[in-house]
Amino acid sequence: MKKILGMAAAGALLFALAGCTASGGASADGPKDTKDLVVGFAQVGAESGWRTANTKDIQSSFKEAGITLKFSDAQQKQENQIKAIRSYIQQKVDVIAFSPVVESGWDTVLKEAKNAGIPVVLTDRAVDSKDTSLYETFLGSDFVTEGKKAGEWALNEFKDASGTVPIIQLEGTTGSAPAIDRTKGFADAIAANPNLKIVASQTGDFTRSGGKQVMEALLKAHPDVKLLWAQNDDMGLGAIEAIEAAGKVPGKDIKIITADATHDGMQAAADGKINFIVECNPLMGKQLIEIVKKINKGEDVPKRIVTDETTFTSAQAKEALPSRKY
Ligand code: GZL
Repeated sequence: MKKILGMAAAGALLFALAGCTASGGASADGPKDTKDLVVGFAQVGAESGWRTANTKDIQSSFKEAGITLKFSDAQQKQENQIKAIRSYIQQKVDVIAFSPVVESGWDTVLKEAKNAGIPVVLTDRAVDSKDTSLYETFLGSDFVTEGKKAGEWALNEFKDASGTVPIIQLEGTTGSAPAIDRTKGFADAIAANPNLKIVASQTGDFTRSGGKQVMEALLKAHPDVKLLWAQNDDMGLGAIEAIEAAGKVPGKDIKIITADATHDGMQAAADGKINFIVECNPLMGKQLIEIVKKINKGEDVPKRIVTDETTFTSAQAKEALPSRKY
């Protein structure tokens, strides 16, 4: 591996000395024309309504901007994302962008991209690499804040509870930044009221089927549950099917909080089945293109760009639904 990296570094050095970079960033001849830029995007998969909206927005934004986008779907497998990134390095794209399915295990491939002189942009999810020179920026939500917003709604909703409020938490993909951080933010917020107790917390892998299967089992173990915190709409919608099959009324017998605010989640909230939604904005295409253009011109890009997002009660969801883009 050392030999390959050494050769790659030497190659990149020679290429740079020749007055142009392997690709990406400003070359000695100055920036490329936008129409000549090529970006490689390694997407997580198509596991949720949020992901579908994220993919559609990125693809349509690049089409509109006239910038070539090479796109891959990793089906939620890290090894597939790493393969895709290596393929983009071989193709000498100008910029690589990806949403890391999990936080860990990226340093090697990100060093390969760096040695090849190809800038990397993180979208949606972060990596736990200590070496922040391995990527130009991380464009995405603050998931700890999202979890905190969910916890603060729960604190208010159950502020007058006289006894224990049993909570079930459906976690996102194990090891992913949104699962880790939404779990932290929610736990930190509800710590203010000892009555609020997470009696079960299990991953539903951000999918509807995962949410349904896990909730079916947890409902049997915790029939007295009063609150469900599902870390995305899809798991919440799957859980609603399990709650209704168990003869309970979602949004009434069991209060429900989800994250994302995709169309189906907002519809369930408007129907009173979900009580509170923390928005997680998937529409990153235009911001990603601005970042690519800045990199091409050799301009500085902030290391962290946080996406704008809000929250919705059932009434607010009903009002907002007609004008939603996803
Ligand atoms: C959050 C994103 C998560 C969504 C899920 O930014 O990574 O992944 O909350 C999606 O719906 O699957």
